Amino acid sequence: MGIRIIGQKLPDLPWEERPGNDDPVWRYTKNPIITREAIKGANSIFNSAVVADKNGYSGVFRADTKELIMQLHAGRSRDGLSWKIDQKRIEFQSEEPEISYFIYGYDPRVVWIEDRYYITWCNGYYGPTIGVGYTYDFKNFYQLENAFLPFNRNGVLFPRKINGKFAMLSRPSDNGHTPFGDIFYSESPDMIHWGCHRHVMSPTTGWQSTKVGAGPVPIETSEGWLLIYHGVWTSCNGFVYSAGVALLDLEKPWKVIKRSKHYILNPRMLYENVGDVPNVIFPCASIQDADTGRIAIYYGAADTVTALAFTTAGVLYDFLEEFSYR
Ligand code: BMA
Repeated sequence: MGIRIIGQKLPDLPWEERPGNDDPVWRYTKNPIITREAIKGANSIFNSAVVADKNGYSGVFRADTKELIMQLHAGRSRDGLSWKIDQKRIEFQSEEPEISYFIYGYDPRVVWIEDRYYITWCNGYYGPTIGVGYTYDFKNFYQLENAFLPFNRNGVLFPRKINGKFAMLSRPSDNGHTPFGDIFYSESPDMIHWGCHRHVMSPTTGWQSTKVGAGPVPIETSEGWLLIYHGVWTSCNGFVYSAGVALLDLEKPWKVIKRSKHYILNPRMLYENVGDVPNVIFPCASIQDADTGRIAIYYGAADTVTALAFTTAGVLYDFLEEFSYR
């Protein structure tokens, strides 16, 4: 019967048919969908996260100011394509001022788990670590403890508890541009204390030879968790960020069933090659329809704009059959 997405039906998600080539992921023809003009005083809006909700779609957007402070803003959309983004940054509330004291926040991920939307992001606390917060309405935001000690980036929650625990992927890093990085899995009984850390995957060769990091929230399927991730290689011109896909075991997600040898998307459009940081595609979110297997991927391009691409669970699964390490 093939691979099936387990989850929400979303018949109206943004969509364009696959063009006449065999690329596993195809870009929206009207990319980029969000540029700096969406927020007054923004330098760039990229690496952002969206979810489907009762009014259409909501999201948390990374917007760097013209002072180049990295901030998070909430936004809403009826169709997932045209976005209204709050002009003021999100101010997380917390009873613990040590936690909500704002330095910077970037690269958000958003996921519905049980009764609310959780947000994870790269939070400045004596260097980058994983901030965790939640909202019910994308208006009021509450901040929990940082998940890990600094330095860490790319904290990505699974959309449900696994073996009774919240589960998160992350990538321990350094305080700079980090020329290394593996993906690890951690679990928590309460969204505050994280432990039982397991290694998931390391860099390998070529486009993913320098570091790897989880991208969008993993997609639950009949065959395992579909994880879209970013892989980095160090060219003579600096880091190049591409995307790949892996299939993780449903009950033990640190076990990699398959992992793409070839990238599924790499920077080759002008808006991906030219910007504040050239040659970057950085997926942070996907929305998908359980009925058709369609997936819309939101990604940052060249650390400047937000773009959209499409695939299906079936296309990614066939790609993994053909171009996988195992
Ligand atoms: C990473 C993060 C991302 C960024 C990428 C490329 O370390 O800062 O936000 O997209 O570098 O610059």
